[in-house]
Amino acid sequence: MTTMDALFEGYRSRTAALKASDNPLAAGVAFIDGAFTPLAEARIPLMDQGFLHSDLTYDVPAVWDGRYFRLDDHLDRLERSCATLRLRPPMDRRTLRERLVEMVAISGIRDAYVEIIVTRGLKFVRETRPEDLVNSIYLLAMPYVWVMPPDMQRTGGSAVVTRTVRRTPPGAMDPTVKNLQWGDFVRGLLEAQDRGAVYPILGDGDGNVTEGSGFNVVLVKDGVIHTPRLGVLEGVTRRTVLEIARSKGWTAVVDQVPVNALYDCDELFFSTTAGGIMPVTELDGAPVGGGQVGPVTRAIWEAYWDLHHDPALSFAIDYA
Ligand code: PDG
Repeated sequence: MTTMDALFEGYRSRTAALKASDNPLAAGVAFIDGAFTPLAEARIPLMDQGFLHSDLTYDVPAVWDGRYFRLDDHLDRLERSCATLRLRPPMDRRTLRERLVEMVAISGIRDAYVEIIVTRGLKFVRETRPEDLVNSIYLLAMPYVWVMPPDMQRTGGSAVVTRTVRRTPPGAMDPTVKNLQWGDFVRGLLEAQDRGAVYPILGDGDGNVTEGSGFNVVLVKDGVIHTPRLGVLEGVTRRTVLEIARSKGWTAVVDQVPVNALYDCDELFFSTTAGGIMPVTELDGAPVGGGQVGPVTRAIWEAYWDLHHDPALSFAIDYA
């Protein structure tokens, strides 16, 4: 069983080894225009429509202890996102998968945050039909990103339900397409800071919970797990949470979640590839449940990290 102590200790020792490495890619690597470069030197063309109009999609898989986790689920989602936006990555899936493995292998990074970005390319869709455009792809890998730092996971983070901003509605921006139109989340992050907390939870403007700045929201009430169905990215981590819950015989419901339910739950946590299962023990300045990381959250946290060594969901990178 993976305890917090064991997980963070292993991570700390691998990170220390990485810091001591003289590999120029150990701090991060990018793949642009057919070549690998140190991440700090990577540049995109100013005319890229991903930059000028946020006309892009992306996905983020992670590598943990030298193993890619659920890579094919992330590539499946990326393909669906590209199809919805009428993007065609200029690289077939097999090549992309090979590059992703090679990129992490040459960096030597054992715990990595990996990003695949597909943009419209150098031409605006006003002048050209999407079928006639050549899209661009960018890859990067860097040391693992913690949306919630390990030490905070021990006691739980603080969140607010935002009052100054709602989640962009699905009719404006389809949230199931992973996107970088983060205006609503950035406003939420600023409001959370102003209110003495760290994490914003955004509503849909109609009294329902959606998601937060880079994570899904999950609550536990009377042993039942609830997470919003609409207005959210269908997170790969959330899917793992649902699978864990059902494998334990717990009921997990994916449906509308009223904001009020957040104030009346036993446990609350966030889920993301960039940090895993993130307990939340303070909401709008008041304790959530008993104000401690709860037993269901803890069990899911442990099962989540255990699965990172399961060959059905992960595979080892050859760093040789
Ligand atoms: N919802 C949103 C809006 C997200 O951006 C993410 C992931 C999720 C849900 C969770 O999805 P999954 O479990 O498939 O990872 N976002 C993180 C944010 C990283 C950050 O720096 O804040 C990501 O893109 O890795």
